[in-house]
Amino acid sequence: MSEFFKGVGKIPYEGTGSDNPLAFKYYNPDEVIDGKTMKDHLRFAVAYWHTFQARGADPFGSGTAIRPWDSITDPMDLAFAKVEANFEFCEKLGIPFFCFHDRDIAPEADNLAETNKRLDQVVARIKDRMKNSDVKLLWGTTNAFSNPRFVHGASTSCSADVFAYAASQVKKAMEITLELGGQNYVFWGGREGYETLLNTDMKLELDNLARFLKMAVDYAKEIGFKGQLLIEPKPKEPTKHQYDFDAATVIGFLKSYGLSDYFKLNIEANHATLAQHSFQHDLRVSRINNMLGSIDANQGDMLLGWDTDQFPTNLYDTTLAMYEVLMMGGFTTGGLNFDAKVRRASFEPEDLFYGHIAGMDAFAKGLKVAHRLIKDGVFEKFIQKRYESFTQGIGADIVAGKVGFKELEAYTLKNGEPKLVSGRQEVLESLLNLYITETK
Ligand code: XUL
Ligand code: CO
Repeated sequence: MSEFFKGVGKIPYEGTGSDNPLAFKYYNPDEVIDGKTMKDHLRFAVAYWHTFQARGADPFGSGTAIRPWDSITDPMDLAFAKVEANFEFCEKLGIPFFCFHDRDIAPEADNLAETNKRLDQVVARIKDRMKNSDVKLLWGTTNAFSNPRFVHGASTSCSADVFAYAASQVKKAMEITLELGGQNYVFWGGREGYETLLNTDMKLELDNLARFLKMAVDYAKEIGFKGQLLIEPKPKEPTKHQYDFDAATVIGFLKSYGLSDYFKLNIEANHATLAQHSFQHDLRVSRINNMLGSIDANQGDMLLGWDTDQFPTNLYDTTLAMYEVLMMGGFTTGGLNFDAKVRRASFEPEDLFYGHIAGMDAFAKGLKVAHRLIKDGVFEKFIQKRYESFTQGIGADIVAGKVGFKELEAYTLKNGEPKLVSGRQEVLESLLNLYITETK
């Protein structure tokens, strides 16, 4: 077995005093927080597509990446090499999971049968490698957006043949996810949307999307896949409008088609911000609906309007994300998948390590701060007090459904002008700063 990332060993935890870029400053996997190790809280995953497939191309220039497998030319040899590279990478970083699209792990052949054979070969190799590794599959998914056949969408294509093709692809991807012990299966509707309503039967497309998801639920049951099915919202890109716009839209869609018991959400930071929400907003919407399943951990750029998929380093975001995760009682099957790529100018192999270390440290710090914020009840006590009026008197009657407009009018005529108190936003923001900087 050849070593791909020569010169990089197992990444140690050295604490905040360290200036070794190949060491963790906050991520101490065995450190126990609230009865659980950091490793079990955070459940990090490497995204195969960004780490082993992406080359740093952008619309203005080709790839810049230098990778240890660059000299391998045969597509299947390359696929096998990347299996080895994946395990080596995860093991060196101590990352317990990885995630893939079917087309990341094996290249497409001339027809579906041959493509599936290739997949089987690579899956056998992954399975073999898993025997002497602790690294597991967090989730599998299908790439039904890159191939030109999906130009009009996959399950929302105007072509029934494309719908059938996508179904065949998801069928196989679910089978291999099951075979590899994947804990979730993700649906990200890459081209499930439209460019113009002038050529779109929106009702049929949405009905078909629901039909497709129903078939997926049935097939998961049929093959005994017990993992969580997840939908990953995104408002746009590559299409102008994607049907899985944001958490609220997806939840409404699932409920209106009777599918909400079978799916949870995989919330991606940069997708939430593209939808003009904060990352925390979409996590909160998912959490209060008991549908927060997993997270694609990354961040966008405030000045760029597209999905930049940067490694997450913003401590406010990681803290508030972990706040939502802890408030829901932690991950079950989900985790923090680094759907993140190093910048085009960060083209050396070590940059892959630096990117992941930066993200892992930012989330480890976020976890610690979020835990303290919750333990001290910083926001929760404030929120409880802010809504106190609904726990007594007329408020309690509203909550209990005991009163209607007539009773409320009678109450108001007697009560007069409501007395209000400040929302104290600046005080709370300042407290958040004090907790992040550990001055409190
Ligand atoms: C694209 C994206 C995908 C999904 C999986 O924006 O996030 O990589 O996570 O298909
Ligand atoms: Co994603």
